[in-house]
Amino acid sequence: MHPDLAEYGDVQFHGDPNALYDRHLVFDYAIDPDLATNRERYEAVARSLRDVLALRWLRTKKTHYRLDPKRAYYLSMEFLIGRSLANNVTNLLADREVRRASSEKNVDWFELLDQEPDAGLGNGGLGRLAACFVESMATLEIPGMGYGLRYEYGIFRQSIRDGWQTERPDNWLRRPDPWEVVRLDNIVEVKLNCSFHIRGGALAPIPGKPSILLGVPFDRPVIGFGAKTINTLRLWSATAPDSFDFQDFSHGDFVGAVTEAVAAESITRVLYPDDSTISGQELRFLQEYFLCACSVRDLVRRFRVTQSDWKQLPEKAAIQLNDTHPTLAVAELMVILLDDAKLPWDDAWSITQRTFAYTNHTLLPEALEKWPVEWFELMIPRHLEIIYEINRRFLDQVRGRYPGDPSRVARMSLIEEGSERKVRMAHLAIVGSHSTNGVAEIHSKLLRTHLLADFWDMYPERFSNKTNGVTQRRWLLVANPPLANLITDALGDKWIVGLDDIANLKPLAGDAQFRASFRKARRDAKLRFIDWLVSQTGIRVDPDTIFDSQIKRIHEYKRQLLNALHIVVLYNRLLQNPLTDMPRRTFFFAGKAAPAYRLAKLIIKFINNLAATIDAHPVARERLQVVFLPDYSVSIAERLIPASDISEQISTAGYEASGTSNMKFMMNGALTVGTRDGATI
Ligand code: 26W
Repeated sequence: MHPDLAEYGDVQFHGDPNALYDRHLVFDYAIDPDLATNRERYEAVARSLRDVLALRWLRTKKTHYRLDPKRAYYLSMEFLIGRSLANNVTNLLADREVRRASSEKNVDWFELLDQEPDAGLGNGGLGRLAACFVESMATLEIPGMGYGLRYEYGIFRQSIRDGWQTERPDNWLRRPDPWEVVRLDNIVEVKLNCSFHIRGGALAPIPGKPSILLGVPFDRPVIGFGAKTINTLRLWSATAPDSFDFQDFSHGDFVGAVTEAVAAESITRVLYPDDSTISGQELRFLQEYFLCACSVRDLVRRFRVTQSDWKQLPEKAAIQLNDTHPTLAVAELMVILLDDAKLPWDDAWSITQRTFAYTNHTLLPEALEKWPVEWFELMIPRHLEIIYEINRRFLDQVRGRYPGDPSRVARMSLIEEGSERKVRMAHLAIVGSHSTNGVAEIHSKLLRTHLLADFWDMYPERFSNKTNGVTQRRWLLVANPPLANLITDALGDKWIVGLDDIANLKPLAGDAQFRASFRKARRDAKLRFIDWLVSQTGIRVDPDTIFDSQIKRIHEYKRQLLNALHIVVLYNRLLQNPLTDMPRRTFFFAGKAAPAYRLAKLIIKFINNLAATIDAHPVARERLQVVFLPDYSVSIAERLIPASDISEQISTAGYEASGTSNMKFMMNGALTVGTRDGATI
């Protein structure tokens, strides 16, 4: 037995998960198993699996500690995880065991799966990419760790009332989350130069009164396929030090006594639902700094356990910034290297640049964050000093490189001068790192030639493209078993870890038997979706129609409106000539509009009106149907993608940085209708 196993034993160490399940079911809530609800059964299954995986999770940690490898740290304000149970069972290779156990206990496995709320800790593509990446790092056995925020409320829940989007809070933690483990031994202190209290229902700063926030880490297992490596997703929750103003309390001001704690906990209360621009929101700025301070201090602590030479940091840690949102990490590391480690500037700066890398996810100028200088002065003045010094040295280089070009200096400066001076976070990310990547060829090209042309001209070696990818475990193996089994029967299971292997299906494209099986697998996926749809919404759709899907955030550049107007053209043709020979189609739309995005909400209303108009027309409804699926989520995507025949990827060319639903539809056998944009190309 491998020496590590001896210490922790293997999963068998814990006997069969069945006994674990029975124990958890009875003892976690002290209930009679015969009276257990499906939710309690779900928690018992999840906790049993967590017990089983705990040993491997520990063993991975132990191995990484012993080998002290370079670790990849993925910092992201968003991790759109979705549900974990089905994915964890599959990656633990426990499908058969779990199926058998649930049938022995005559528990409906799919009903159990539905008990888990989606962890909706993201807006869309950027957050879902982060979730796919950390699972893929674990599958590829890369020592990696995700750092994010444990929002008490994730992306809002969407209902459709009279065709209009309405929002309500996503209280996903109402019931305890069985996957997370709180790490009270790894709490981080975050110092701010101001305090906060609640004024008029909002968080208001008290300038000049320094305060301390506590970052409490909650760890989630990230299981690689086959569970050889189990990495960790560490999500930070904010709280106040044990502050409880007893004087206030004893004088009867009970609310006043706890406002500090309530204020601190507000920091990780809710995910910002804007998926492109962020209007000046102080709380968002504070969330970003909180994520950076907790994460950088945590990984530096881990580094110092085994390393005394600071120069080794870039050899032991690679920190990837998921968009500009975690860019303050650059300043945070500099503060640590200058003020705690007392390194000379040049050493600190070199270490910082070699440690950070930055991914850009959007060409929309309004999504390039700029934060008011006065917020730095209020909360983190030392970071602002350092940013000014970074800028001074950087602009000296720019002047040296491009003499007599003051407008270029103004364009490239980290500080946007104007009535309200702001810090350009993308500039800090590029200057403070050694690598900037776009997320698809065309996007990376437009970054170099347009949005960031000045920087590319100065630092060409820093720019690259890393086209996005998605995990085929969740998006094909778990979401579409019939098709996954067909591929495995044809090729073996190499594709599950190395997706390139599905290229070997090409010769089978002409094989009548394979094609029949392929069509059968797709039909199965359609019928499964239809059953789910009618049980969830009462909406009936016809499997003998073409399922034409466009599922993504509602945005003008994604052109859901263009898609809807095409349907209007089809409708009008039918009215003019009811005998038109038109293939029968069902159009699916799904997606949330940012609550402040009026036009996007109007588009949702238009689509729902269109659906109703078609439904009401005896001729039209025979050939066309439009369905707007409410409350789009990872779980809804997992159901609709395998059932879809057409994937609509029709963004205005040059706007969709990459797209990732395009890849998910394609690997599930849908035909793509699209513009030459993003990764669709
Ligand atoms: C709060 C401000 C904010 C929030 C999110 C600004 C910008 C963003 C992201 C850019 C939005 C996003 O999700 N972008 C998408 O990222 C995906 C992963 O790289 C790409 O596939 C999509 O093309 C891109 O729109």
